[in-house]
Amino acid sequence: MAQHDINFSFGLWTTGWSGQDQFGSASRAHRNPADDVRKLAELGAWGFTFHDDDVVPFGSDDATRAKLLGEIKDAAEETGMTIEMVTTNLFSHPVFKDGGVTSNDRNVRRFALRKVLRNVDLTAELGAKTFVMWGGREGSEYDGAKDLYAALDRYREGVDTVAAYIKEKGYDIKIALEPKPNEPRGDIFLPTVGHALGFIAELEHGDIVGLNPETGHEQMAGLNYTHGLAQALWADKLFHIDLNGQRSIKFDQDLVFGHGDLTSAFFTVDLVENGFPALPNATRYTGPRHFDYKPSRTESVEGVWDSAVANMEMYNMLAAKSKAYREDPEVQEAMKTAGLFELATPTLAEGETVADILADTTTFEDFDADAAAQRDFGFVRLNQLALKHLIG
Ligand code: GLT
Ligand code: MN
Ligand code: MN
Repeated sequence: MAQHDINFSFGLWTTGWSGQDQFGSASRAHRNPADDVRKLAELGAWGFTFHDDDVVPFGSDDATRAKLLGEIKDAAEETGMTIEMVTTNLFSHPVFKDGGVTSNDRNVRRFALRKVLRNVDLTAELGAKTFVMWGGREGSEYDGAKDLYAALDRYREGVDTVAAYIKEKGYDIKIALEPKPNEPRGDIFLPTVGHALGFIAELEHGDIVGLNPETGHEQMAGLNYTHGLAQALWADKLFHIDLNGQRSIKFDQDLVFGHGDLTSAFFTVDLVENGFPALPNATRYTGPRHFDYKPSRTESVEGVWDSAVANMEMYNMLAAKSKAYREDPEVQEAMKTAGLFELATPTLAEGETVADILADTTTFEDFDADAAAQRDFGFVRLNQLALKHLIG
């Protein structure tokens, strides 16, 4: 049973990563994923997620598939762990070297679609509610290698076909697209939260398609993860999250949550746990706190489990600190001085028209811009209070 109040979940590809990278072979032996489910449960996790290929090796026959999936289901039942999300591996096998649903090769696209649709059926069978689509191979190294317009058409066709299938079957499943700017492709389509939101708006079945933003992926693009989560929430599209750590713009590090930009992690947890400060009734994230990290290649099996615990510990500590931050009267006062609550007041008064504001000379003709420019927002003081709570 979960030992934490918060619903923590892990991808089986995270703790199961054997440490093979671009430059070196595996540094840890392969373990049975069902055993990892038991261990994660023991450590206090609430649920887990996986790719089809994490549990059933690519190309397995039906009997093997049934046996291996049975072992996972048994482990879930035995431990009370929730299978909250399932996703499809459209990136490991070389058949997907130019992508799955956007490969230039039409036969590969049709195969990719079949692999995804089969996995949607599995998702429904297991009772998972979220279906992540990370298009890691959907992209290119060379701008001349693809008709970029056609690629977006095919991407839309792929996601819409899957979404239409979910609806036709009456499954209670939502699709969550996961943006990433690059790696393994030189450039990946839907590189950021913003690109993905723009893409979803062009879908026919976009109502059941949202996002699974990953901390490190936004940071690889030099972007602010918390801002990304906020905009996804604002669009009612934050369906799932991948928490981890990243230290600046470089290869995808998938560190333990909080082991990258700690201040940013604090504000991520603050948003997820406490919501928007000025708009307590605004949309909140209600899904699992899902970790997508890689136990560093330097660690043995012991380090794998230490790092899994570290993710939950970091999150719990930041949750407690962010709660104390919000409840601190000095912080509330500093927020007020900063104008935080003022931002929630509409700029035009109720019923006020453009004609009214044009006629209101206090807004322009008689407005003293120089006097208004004197205001001290006290943002630095507010941030210092946040850091005192974080470090203190
Ligand atoms: C892969 C990737 C992750 C995605 C996973 C889902 S697979 O490990 O690096 O960010 O979330 O396909
Ligand atoms: Mn991820
Ligand atoms: Mn990553």
